[in-house]
Amino acid sequence: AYYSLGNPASAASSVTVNGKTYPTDSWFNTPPKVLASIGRKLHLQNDHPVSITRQIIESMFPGPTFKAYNEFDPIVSTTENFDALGFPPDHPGRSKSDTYYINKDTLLRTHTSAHEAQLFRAAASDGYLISGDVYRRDEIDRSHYPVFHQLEGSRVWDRNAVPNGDVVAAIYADLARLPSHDVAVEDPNPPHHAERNPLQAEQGHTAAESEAVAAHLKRSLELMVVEIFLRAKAAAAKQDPNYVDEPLRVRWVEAYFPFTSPSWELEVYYAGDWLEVLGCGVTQQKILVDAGVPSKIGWAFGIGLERIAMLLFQIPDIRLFWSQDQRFLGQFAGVSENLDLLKRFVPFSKYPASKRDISFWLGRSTVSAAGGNDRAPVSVGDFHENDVMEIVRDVCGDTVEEVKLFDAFTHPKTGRRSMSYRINYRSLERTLTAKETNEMHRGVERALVEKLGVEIR
Ligand code: FA5
Ligand code: MG
Repeated sequence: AYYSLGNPASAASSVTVNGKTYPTDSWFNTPPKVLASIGRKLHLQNDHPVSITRQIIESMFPGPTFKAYNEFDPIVSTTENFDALGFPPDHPGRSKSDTYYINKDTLLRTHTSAHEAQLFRAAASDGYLISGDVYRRDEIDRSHYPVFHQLEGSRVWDRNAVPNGDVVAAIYADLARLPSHDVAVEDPNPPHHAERNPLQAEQGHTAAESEAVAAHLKRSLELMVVEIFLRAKAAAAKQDPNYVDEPLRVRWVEAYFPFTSPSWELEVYYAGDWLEVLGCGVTQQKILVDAGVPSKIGWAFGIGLERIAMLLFQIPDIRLFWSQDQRFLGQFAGVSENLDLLKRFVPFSKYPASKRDISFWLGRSTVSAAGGNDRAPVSVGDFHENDVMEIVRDVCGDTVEEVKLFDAFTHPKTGRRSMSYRINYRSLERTLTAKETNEMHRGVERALVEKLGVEIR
């Protein structure tokens, strides 16, 4: 049972985005506010911190080895986003609660990896970078937003085109050409692990090959983070002569992606917590085989540009990237042209937050008067937290800083499930009145009842 969230266009049978018209079907679940952000292209906007971050990372992966692509269309096929990358048919990432669909076969890319296969096939260079806007139905807090930007990178070596056919030696020779760094990186796990993080033995990877690829991958990405950190530190020292830097803390953790193995995520210690900044790994050989380049082996990564920009500029809230306020944008003037002008973000003011709680029972089948259609009732099993997030965004836009589940229990007699969320209202641009906040909160309550069929407690 799916229900579109307050989107009148869902009744129509097509939607037009950037001048292109797509047929819609029962999979269509993209709200107008999300459709409206297609085309903002913050990653290409001069002097925007997302774009500046892209420039710095691109400079770490220079041509001619790496070729950069920044203009791929964010609307892609389900095949490109999932199937070509080996996502199993029942992978949760494919569900309508996680992904914005236009129709069953067309979606807003959830990651820049959607373009991997086409670039491997094109084989225009030994490496590539792709940056772009990506879309996910996701939680609401200061480091998650339904639209964000990724920068994807990949590097391959052709076993048939390296000296003496020795790809391991060729990779280590390239690694030796990379600079070193003196940051202590925590990396407690073995290079591969039979159950948790397997070597692609059946696909013909030797342990030595996989380890060489991983070593080159990890050094490349560590150098990227070190570069960001040095630039952030230089900016801080310029702005504040008494600045004392905290040492950079970085760690590798094991991860899983259908399109790499072994896989890792890189985390950076920031504002008292570990922040995940990227995912990466040794590219699944099947993707290279399917792309017609079976003799190649290599790595791939995908970085969250906002996450890196938050570290670089000390930007405290991901919503700020969408601000058109000159108090925000004005702080980065001239930086795209001259990176040495880079400064830390100086918060113009932090407006007060108001917290409101909301508690409801799941599982009451309600067809609301306002909804007035034959929408199927929402059962407990259908409840997905991302739907709550979407409703909050729909009603409140960017005035909500965080939505957090703080209590959940099942009633011992009725068996019904209760959920309690705390919503933190805070505008980035002004102080909200109590009246406004209460009205928004009542709007959220009403929408939860209408669209999810819950009963407010
Ligand atoms: C991916 O998207 C993989 N495609 C990355 C990859 C590429 C792995 C190539 C292997 C090879 P993940 O879902 O972890 O992985 O997202 C990558 C990064 O995007 C995260 O580390 C984080 O920095 C950022 N990110 C994820 N979700 C959000 C969000 N809602 N808001 C902002 N940034 C996000
Ligand atoms: Mg991740």
